[in-house]
Amino acid sequence: MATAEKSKIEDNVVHIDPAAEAERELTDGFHLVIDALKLNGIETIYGVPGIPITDLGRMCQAEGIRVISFRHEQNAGNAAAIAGFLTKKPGICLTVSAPGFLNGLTALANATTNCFPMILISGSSEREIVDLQQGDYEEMDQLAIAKPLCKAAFRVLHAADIGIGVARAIRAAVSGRPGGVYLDLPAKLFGQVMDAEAGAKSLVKVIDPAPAQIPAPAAVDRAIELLKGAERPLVILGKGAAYAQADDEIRAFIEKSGIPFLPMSMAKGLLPDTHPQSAGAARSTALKDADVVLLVGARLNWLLSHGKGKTWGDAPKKFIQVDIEPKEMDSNVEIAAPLVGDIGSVIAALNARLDGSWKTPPAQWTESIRTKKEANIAKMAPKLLKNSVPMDFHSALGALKNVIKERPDALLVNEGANTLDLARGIIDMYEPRKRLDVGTWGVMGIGMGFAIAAAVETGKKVLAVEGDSAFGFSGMEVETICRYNLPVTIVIFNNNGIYRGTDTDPTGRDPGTTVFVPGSRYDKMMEAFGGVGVNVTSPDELYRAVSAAMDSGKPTLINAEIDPAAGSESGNIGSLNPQSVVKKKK
Ligand code: ADP
Ligand code: TZD
Ligand code: MG
Repeated sequence: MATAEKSKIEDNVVHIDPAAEAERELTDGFHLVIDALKLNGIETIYGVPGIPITDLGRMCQAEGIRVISFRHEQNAGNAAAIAGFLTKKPGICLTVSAPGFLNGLTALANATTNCFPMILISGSSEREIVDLQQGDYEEMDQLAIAKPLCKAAFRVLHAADIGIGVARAIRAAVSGRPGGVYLDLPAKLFGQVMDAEAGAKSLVKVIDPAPAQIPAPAAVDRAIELLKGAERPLVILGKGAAYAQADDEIRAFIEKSGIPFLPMSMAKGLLPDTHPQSAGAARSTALKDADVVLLVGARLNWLLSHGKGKTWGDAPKKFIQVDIEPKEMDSNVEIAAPLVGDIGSVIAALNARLDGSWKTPPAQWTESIRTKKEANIAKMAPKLLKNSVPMDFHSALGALKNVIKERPDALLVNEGANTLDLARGIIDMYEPRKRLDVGTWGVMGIGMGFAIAAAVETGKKVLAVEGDSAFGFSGMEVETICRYNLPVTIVIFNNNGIYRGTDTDPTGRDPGTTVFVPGSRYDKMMEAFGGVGVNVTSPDELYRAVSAAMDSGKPTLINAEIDPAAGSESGNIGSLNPQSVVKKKK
């Protein structure tokens, strides 16, 4: 581009004499954004191209940042969010303005709800036009809309502020309780030209983005006293504990203390589900009977029945809670010993106190959990071994349980209702951060985004176990999986519908509201893009097909035919689904 043209692009930044300019090196908004991201160790961007960020994506790729282009921004956003969970660095999602931004926003809100660090970067229209509502191409006041749905939102108007803008976004995403951040970059910013040296100086490398937060010694004493007085202690590990990557400290604490532990869904594998102290298969007994409960990176939200009610039984309970967010304490019930700090530092402080005076919990308690656990596992075993046609959820999951047992380093992505609830209970996990699922909102649609990022970020094999409805929310990304040739195996639990495939329209006019085309062949979708498609009807066939796909690493979709009558309404949270008891007179 000619020098004179360059100075025309943005005259509020540099006014230099054209002759002198020919001698100088210049940079622009595009390059500054890329340099700022690279300086802060961002290696991958997930997004969908278009005005005004098409060239930004191309240039990122040319500069060595990996750019994964999706078919829909929500899936790119979900990929960025789970990349953040897996790496403790903010996952980046890049979108166009208005509709692209809104598509990405659901994922940003979901990331914030789940405490995953993520930055949604969207191109936008010029302030002058947006603020006067003059109807620009894809015009929208994106910053205002993003604000209530994320942890922080920033806009950069001048090229010289890009360094600070990116730094603020990164620090906001990962420090304290992690979450989603929105970064608004108006189209004009990218073309702004400035002196390259000044530009380089304006960049900021974020030092110690998530500083350790050491718990107060008095808070540690209080917690240790409570644990020492406990007769039936229990540790609950949540996805915050998985995120913290304090795996060795956590394992040492559990094993030295001898306290039984219960993992929340995405904390499974932090210690193996087959660990002798796991109370996973005796969940109800453990929750009902425990007297002191230590929560580590797990909130007392709906997933733990808000810490009260019949799930928690009649035995009086005291809670100790480890969380980086002080406001989380007492959110649902009284927290007798709040431990505010980062999980690594807090668990290290607790470990330092497990000295000679520490006594492991009474054998009566640990034995009662072990007995219950063994009974439940024995009861479940025959259901998992049935080689039935049609398959039900248990027999199909029995096959997948073995697949993961043989490949403990594979990542498992899981969504659906019955497909989710039953897989969570049946498939044992062996390593930290290998199970990725619907999280705090129980949101459908994370499947393909999570699977793609899991493969990209870890380089490991990925198995996505998907309800047929759940898969539909992000199914078009099978093309993305094939395009990037990712080692993702998708298994669709195809029961012809949401929960079950048996609903009918009482008037006889239309299909029932929860059913899909019977006998759909999702495997054909994969073949359309050059991937491998397989249809299976028995657990043995399923086991063989999944094992072969995982070994080959080729993009594969296995359509597993499940009995349409096998599932239950809303899986195991049917009680949350209001149902009318009023019979209307005809
Ligand atoms: P789960 O759904 O598995 O029960 P939640 O998402 O409800 O887990 O809880 C995760 C909690 O972990 C959040 O309250 C969050 O503030 C906390 N958290 C996340 N990272 C850390 C960390 N490094 N140190 C301490 N707490 C953390
Ligand atoms: N939309 C979004 C974004 N999230 C949701 N959770 C829902 C709708 C409601 N919903 C569930 O909670 S589970 C589910 C829906 C639509 C799908 C269940 O059907 P499935 O699983 O085929 O995925 P099963 O195995 O048939 O139960
Ligand atoms: Mg289904």
